[in-house]
Amino acid sequence: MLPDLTAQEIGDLKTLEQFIIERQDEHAHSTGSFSRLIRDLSVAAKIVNWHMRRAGISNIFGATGEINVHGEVQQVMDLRAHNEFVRALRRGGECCLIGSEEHSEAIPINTNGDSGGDYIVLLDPLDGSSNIEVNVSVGTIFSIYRLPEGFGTPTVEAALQPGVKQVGAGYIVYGSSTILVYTTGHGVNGFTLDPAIGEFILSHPDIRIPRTGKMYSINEGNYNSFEPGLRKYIKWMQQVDAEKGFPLSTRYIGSFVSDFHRNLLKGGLYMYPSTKDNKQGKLRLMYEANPLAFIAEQAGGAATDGKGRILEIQPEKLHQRTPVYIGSKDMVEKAHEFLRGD
Ligand code: AHM
Ligand code: MG
Repeated sequence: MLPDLTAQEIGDLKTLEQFIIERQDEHAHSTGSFSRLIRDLSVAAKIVNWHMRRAGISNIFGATGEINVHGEVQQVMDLRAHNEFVRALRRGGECCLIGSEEHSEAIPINTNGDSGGDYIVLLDPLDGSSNIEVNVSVGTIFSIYRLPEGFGTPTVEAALQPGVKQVGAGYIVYGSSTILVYTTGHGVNGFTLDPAIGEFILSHPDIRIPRTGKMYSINEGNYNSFEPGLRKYIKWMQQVDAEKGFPLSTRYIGSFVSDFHRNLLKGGLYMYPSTKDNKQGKLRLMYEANPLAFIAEQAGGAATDGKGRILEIQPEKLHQRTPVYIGSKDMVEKAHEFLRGD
């Protein structure tokens, strides 16, 4: 059943597809191919959303019994989401190479015998997937690059580009509603899936992240293995001073994309720093950090590895990890002050 909408609301409804077509001219020499790529990703997102909504009914909770390339337990839904995105991109024909957190090698796409489309897509098919069984929000994160000149047959080297070279990035959160947020370097827009009509509708135009926020997100269980500057920063955020708005609140879902989404809308800072045992932290540069860094910056926020801009890191391998400090600009800057020991 379609919901009752006022004439005003009907006039204002804009689908993702309409929005993409309107914005197509922002891209120089646009042929429509990038728009089709975003459409392919949104189709996969709808299918994964459908799987997610039925996850407790169809027996697809739990682990596959496999350990993925990162040494983590692979969930059935991780694999299913990976397969749906690969299938949609293969069918769409605009993508020539896929890198996925759930697959050890880059996946070349050959369309009708030629080398496929112009774009490279890197993705985390289901971020935060250990949360699925307990009905906590999870999401998909994607990052888009152009195939650089000189790569006839796309190889993994073609994908090893710094985040500043992204031509698009986005995520989908399968939460209390399903939302797709993306950027092409001209601001950030969010589209909520209307389950009645099966369309993503523009619901969050031109998202701007507040300069500062009241929430920080970090796995504080690792506190004793954080570097001293970070431990001091956490204690600073916990100071008791109601007049100045302290202490801040901790919000940590254990699903990066969901924590990021909340902080993007409300203001806040997400951190996954290096620890004593994991100098590079946990999050993956190409699948998680770069795309969300692109979105954070486009929304007026910041993203660093505790030293410099995430987007400027030259990747050496596809599954590379990096420490991450991402969110409201003033909070990232404050973290840096403490990390430097100012
Ligand atoms: P995943 O991509 O395998 O789900 O792992 C990444 C997740 C992030 O979504 C989340 O913020 C983090 O791992 C949680 O890790 P931890 O349990 O160490 O706090
Ligand atoms: Mg992830």
